[in-house]
Amino acid sequence: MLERLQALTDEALGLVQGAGDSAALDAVQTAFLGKKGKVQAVLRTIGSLAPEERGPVGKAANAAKVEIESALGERRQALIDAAEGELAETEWVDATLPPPASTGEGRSGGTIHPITTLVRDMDDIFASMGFEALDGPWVEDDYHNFTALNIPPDHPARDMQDTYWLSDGNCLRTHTSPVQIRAMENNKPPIRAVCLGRVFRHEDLDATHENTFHQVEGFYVDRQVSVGHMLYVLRALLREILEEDVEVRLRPSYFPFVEPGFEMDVTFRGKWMELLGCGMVHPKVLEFGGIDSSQWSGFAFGLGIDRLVMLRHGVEDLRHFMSGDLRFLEQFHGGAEG
Ligand code: FA5
Repeated sequence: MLERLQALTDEALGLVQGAGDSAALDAVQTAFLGKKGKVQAVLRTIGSLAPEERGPVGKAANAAKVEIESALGERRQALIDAAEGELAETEWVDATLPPPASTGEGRSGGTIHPITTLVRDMDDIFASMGFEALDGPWVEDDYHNFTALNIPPDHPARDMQDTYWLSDGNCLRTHTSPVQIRAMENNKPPIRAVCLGRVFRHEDLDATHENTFHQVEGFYVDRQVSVGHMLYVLRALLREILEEDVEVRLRPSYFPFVEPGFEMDVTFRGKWMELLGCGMVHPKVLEFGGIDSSQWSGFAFGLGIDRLVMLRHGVEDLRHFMSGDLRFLEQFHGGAEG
């Protein structure tokens, strides 16, 4: 029986050494050490042996189990080590290499959106002219977006700026003009302020109309401000942004919050395109802002930033700007960040 056990052990060790994966090792384990395995079968016969043989055979069977178990454990570890070594060989990474973008391969580091670039440029230009940059909420109340701008409820001018209303009575602001009111609430004249930001309208969309677009509001209140001051600031702004004198047209227009009011058009692709509304701040608006209109006057303008970006880069349709289409955005590498 002892020889039988030795033969079993040798057979098991041979199979362990030849096993190429853990499944093969599991098979050896079951065949030799499992409940119905070969070593167990020997142990089951002990009862039929002569009493003096039982001890040595039991011991030898246990020793065989330990030897096979330990060979199985070693072989399992060797297989794991070999697999890891192979991975290290095939999947190594050289962490000292520069990232793909800087070698000119792979993905680029991204570009700055042309609207952001223009907003940043305008921020600098207005700062150099002494205008303070103000911010205002996208969700506005009726008072700031309409009423305090001399557009009372039921005024027909509300129809020109249809927007998205919230159930609490607030709306998405239709223009940056509410910031005029906020500027007056928080500052005493003289005031020189700009607000560059996103606005929203319920619009029929086309190449020059989006439902989400951007405006810059300019607001200047001082003593004896004139239309001449306003035109000077607007011309200086356009010259700086477009780096050339563009052909503009100023025509009388109506906005309830200015008097007189104008619209400025620019030529784009052989046609006139409206770029901004402007005018002298209406005395009622100054009074809404707590400013004595007999002492102070001002000008205000609201310029469509998206349309200015169209002009700057010759973009034929401003709906590209909010589309998130990388093929469009990747053309603006001038403003690349990474
Ligand atoms: C206004 O929004 C006034 N708040 C402007 C203003 C301010 C007038 C201060 C007087 C004094 P208007 O609706 O015309 O006006 O819009 C101003 C500019 O925003 C337009 O000239 C145009 O350049 C741009 N704009 C208007 N609607 C859209 C639109 N749907 N998509 C893209 N740009 C637009």
